[in-house]
Amino acid sequence: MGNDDCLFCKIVAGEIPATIVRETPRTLAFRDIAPKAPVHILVIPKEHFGDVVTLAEADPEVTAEVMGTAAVVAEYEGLAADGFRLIFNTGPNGGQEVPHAHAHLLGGAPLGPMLS
Ligand code: DGP
Repeated sequence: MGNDDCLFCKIVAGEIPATIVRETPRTLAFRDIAPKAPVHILVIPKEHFGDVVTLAEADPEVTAEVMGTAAVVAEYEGLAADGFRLIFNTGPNGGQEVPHAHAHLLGGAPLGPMLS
């Protein structure tokens, strides 16, 4: 199920350490190593998919589980009341650097408009 060359598959396998905040049978949430907001957590499917489009086409259920895990983590991290941002960078123009589908959950401060 894992991809040998994939950083996030190695985190799933426990081969690279990460600060895990929630784990479900098919998803994992861990803190981003270079946070861009007071709370910055990555939520991934444990199975390897290159990006969110591939994930959504292959497995809509796990896609929904990634969103559900993000929502639960947002609640635990105290983001639910004031809101948060959920981003899937996709492909080179989207700024995706790690080719394993992941949602960025960002919050804890006003983030401002996305495009300005
Ligand atoms: P993206 O640019 O959308 O592919 O985001 C990849 C994110 O992954 C980026 O915000 C930094 C984070 N990241 C990269 N390497 C590691 C790592 O080894 N551990 C953790 N926790 N996060 C990482």
